[in-house]
Amino acid sequence: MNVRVVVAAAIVVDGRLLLAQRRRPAELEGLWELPGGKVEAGETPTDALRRELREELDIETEAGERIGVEVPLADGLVLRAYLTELVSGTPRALDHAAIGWFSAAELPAVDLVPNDRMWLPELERALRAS
Ligand code: DCP
Repeated sequence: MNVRVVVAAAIVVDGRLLLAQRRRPAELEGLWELPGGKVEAGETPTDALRRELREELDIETEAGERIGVEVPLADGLVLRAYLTELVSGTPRALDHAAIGWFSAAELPAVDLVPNDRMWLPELERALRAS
């Protein structure tokens, strides 16, 4: 079976991580995630990340190195995180309920979607290194 990839961006600016609050599905509504989405046919993962962040947050970005484990999802999907540079624009929630910026100290108390909790150590490290 063809494994499909879901990409997610860890964008850190001035010591804070950008998170977006999901509207759907019902079981994830209100939880915070690294923004991203599914890689479409003919796209590289980093192309997909650039497109998703443009569509969802109205920002231009450049994906960097991968961080953390690859998380298996249902339906043959796998979820990957990339450290991502904000190149231009100010993020706004075009598809999410809200966006927010969170420090390393704040992150453990954020209601993250369960999959993204897997990346907490790497996210805290990236924040502390910034
Ligand atoms: N997901 C996750 N953590 C993230 C991003 C996504 O756990 N940081 C999960 C939620 C979904 C799956 O990955 O189960 C696909 O994510 P999206 O629904 O956000 O992807 P798309 O926006 O591409 O989906 P669609 O266009 O189908 O709504």
